[in-house]
Amino acid sequence: MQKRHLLNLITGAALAVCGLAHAQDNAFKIALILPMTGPFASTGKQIEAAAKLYMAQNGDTVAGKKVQLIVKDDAGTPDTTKRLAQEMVVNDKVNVLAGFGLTPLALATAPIATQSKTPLVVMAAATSSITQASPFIVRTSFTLPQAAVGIADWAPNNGIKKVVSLVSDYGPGIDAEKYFKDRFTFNGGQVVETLRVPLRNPDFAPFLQKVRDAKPDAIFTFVPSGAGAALMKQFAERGLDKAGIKLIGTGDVTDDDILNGMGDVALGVVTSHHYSASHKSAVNQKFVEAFQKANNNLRPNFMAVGGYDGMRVIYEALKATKGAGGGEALLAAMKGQIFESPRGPMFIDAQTRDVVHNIYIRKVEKVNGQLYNQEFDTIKDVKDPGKSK
Ligand code: VNL
Repeated sequence: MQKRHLLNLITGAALAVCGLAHAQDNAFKIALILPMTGPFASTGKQIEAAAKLYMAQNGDTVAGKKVQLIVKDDAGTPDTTKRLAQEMVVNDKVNVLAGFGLTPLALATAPIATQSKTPLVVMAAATSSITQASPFIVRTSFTLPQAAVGIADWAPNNGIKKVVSLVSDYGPGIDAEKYFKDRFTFNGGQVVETLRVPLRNPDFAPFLQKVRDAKPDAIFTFVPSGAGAALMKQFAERGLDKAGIKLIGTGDVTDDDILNGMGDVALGVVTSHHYSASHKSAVNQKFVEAFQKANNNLRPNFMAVGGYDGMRVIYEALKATKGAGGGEALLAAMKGQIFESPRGPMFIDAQTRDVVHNIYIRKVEKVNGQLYNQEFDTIKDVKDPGKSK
């Protein structure tokens, strides 16, 4: 009896261990590392909400695996992003790294993806060179060269010949400045001054004063998601609009997350970007409605769409590899995916692992009492111009 009892115990314990191992085998873990606090918390909030919406709509069992989303806050600090990624790769054995709210956060973590052969899905950061930092990086956000070239083509045909550019002084800003200037100049325009403002705690006032003094037709700007409201406010306070200076830029400045709170100063602002919450398609309408319903009426912005599409790319790779794929197989299954996103048609270029999508020219207008970026022109299937050189 004694012996048998012991045997039972041992068998039970072994099974429990097996069960545990099985439970682990059966889990598919996605590390979602985002700035959930600090000045870029809106990006984290938007992406987390979108990832959760995608899972709610598509279930958490995929190819026999139980998908687990592990959300971590890096507060927008690169060292923290990297440390969290390392911990989750080593301790939690995550299958995919995802999120990356800003360029420095993605660049800091790229070596972890390479060393551990873990696919890293960039859902927000948008400096062109990011995908070159690791062969395991796939991007579902956008690139600044993609966005900047559209407005550089539109402006000179619409009375804007002389521009001062004003960008955040880091990767995406420098991309925006360069690709806008090259194209605008090629189109016969003139960039008379290039100004760069610090990424952290920017005070736009002295820069806007310089713009006023230079008397350009327009200011071209890139500021990261969340910073547009402060720029717009100071633009109005300094009387630049009254002085007849227009504001153009990539769509980050009229971000859907904050656009409605900007007031009438934003009316008429023309930008180029890959996503507007008012994009006219059945897929987008469904997305916006579901997102708002699940998030207290919060309007999804381009960050949310990067997160939503990133989850789709991960889910489809898991399906294609029938739940049996390691990092390399998953990565291979992410490359070349093509589908209809809320932004419009989109695909992941297998060569560059970067996103190819339409860029829309949009103007801020009031629709049913709310401000929206209303798309009025489309440049189809834009590849990252940063990669063609
Ligand atoms: C970046 C690019 C960040 C565009 C943004 O918002 C943005 C980046 C936080 O690559 O850091 O709108």
